[in-house]
Amino acid sequence: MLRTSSPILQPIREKVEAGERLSLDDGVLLYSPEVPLPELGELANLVRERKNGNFAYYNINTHLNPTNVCVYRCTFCAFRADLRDAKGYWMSDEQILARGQEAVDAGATEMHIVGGLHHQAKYEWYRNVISLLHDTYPTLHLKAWTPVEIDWFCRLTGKSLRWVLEDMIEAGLGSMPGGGAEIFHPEVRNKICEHKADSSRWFETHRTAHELGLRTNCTMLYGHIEEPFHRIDHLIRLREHQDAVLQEGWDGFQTFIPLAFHPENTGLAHLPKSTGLMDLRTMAVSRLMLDNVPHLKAYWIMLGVGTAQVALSYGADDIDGTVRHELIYHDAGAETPEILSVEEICHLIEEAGREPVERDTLYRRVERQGTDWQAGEAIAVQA
Ligand code: V47
Repeated sequence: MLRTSSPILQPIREKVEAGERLSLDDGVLLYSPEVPLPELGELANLVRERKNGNFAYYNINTHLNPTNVCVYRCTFCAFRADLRDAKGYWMSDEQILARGQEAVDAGATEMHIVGGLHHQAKYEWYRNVISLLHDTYPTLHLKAWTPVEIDWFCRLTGKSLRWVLEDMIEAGLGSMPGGGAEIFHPEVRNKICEHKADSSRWFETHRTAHELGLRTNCTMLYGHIEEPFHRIDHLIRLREHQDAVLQEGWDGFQTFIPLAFHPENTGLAHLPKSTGLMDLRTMAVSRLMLDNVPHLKAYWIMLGVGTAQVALSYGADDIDGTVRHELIYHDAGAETPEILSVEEICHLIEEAGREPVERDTLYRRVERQGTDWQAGEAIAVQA
C-alpha cells in the first residue's frame, strides 16, 4: 500500500497494486500534468522493486561505430555523414582490432556495435567486423546491429532475415541492441525516418532473432514531434510482441531503454530538449506499461548522470555501463562525460540507495578476481 493518494491516479493505483495490466487510456492519462510525478514515481518504483528488488545493474562496456557514413537521412540523427562529408569515416580492420584490445584491457564484457549503412560497404565487410572481433576476443560479448542494419544486409545479399541473422550468429553475434525503434506509429515514423525499416520489419527482425535464441533490447525515441498517444501506442506494441514471444517459450526482450531526443546538429535542432521531469515521467510510465519486460535502463549518457541516478527510483533498475567511444549522443550535444569508472558508477548507485551489481549482457552476475572475470548464474527476475 502506498502512502500518497491522488484521486486521478486511484483507479490506476488499484490496478498496479493488484498486478493488473494498464490500458492505452491509462497510459495517456499518466502523461497528464495533473498526475503528480512523485506519486507516479512511487507506483513505478513498486513495480521496479517487485521485479528487481534493490539491485541496480551495470556493466563494463564500450561502443564501436565502424562507420558513420549512411545512405539514410533520419532527421533526428546528428551522427550520420554523407559519402563525401569531411566528418565521414570508415574503420580499417586494424582500427577495429585496436578497439577490441582496448576493451579487453579495460575489463569490458560487452561491445555495443551499430553504425551507418555505408554506400560502398558490402555485406562481407559488416560480417567481418563481427567475426574479426569474435575470433580475436572471444570473451567480448558482441551486442550488434539493429533491425535497420539487418534489413539493409538482407537488401545487400538478397537473403532472408533468418539467413542473415543465422550467418551473423555464426560469425559471433551475441545479442541485439534496442535501436532503430524510434516511434512505431506511421504518423510520426514517416516524418522522422521515412525510408528505413518500418515498424513491421523492426518487429519481424526481433521475432526472428528471438526465435533463433538471441536476447534483444528495445527502445523508444521520445521528446521530438510525437504526442503522448504515440508513446503509449509504441509501448503497447512492444508489450504485445513480448506477450507473443514469451508465449512461444522464447526469451524475447530483456531491457527497454527510453531515449530522450537530443536536438543539437540534427534536422530537428529547433525543438527544445526534453526536461528532467519529462525524462522521469517517461521512465515511470514505461515501467508501468511494459509489465512483461524484465529490465528498464536509465542510460546515463543520454539522461545525464544526475537524472539517471534519480531514475533508479522511478522504475529503472539498470544504468548501462562504463561506456567509452559513444558518438550518437555526443554528436547531438550530450554534455555527459565520455566514460565513467566502475567506482563512479557504484558510488552513483549506492548514493541512490541501491545495491550495485555488475552484470554481463545477459544479466548474469559477473564475478571478478583481479582482471579475470567469470559470468555466474543468471540473476532471477520476474518477467
Ligand atoms: O536508434 C539517434 C537514438 C538510438 C539521436 O540496447 C538519438 O542497450 C536522441 O539504441 N537524440 C541508438 N536519440 C542508441 C540505442 C541504445 C543506446 C543505449 C543502449 C542500448 C541498448 C541501445 O539512438 C537510435 C535512435 O533512436 N538516437 N540520434 C538523437 N539526436
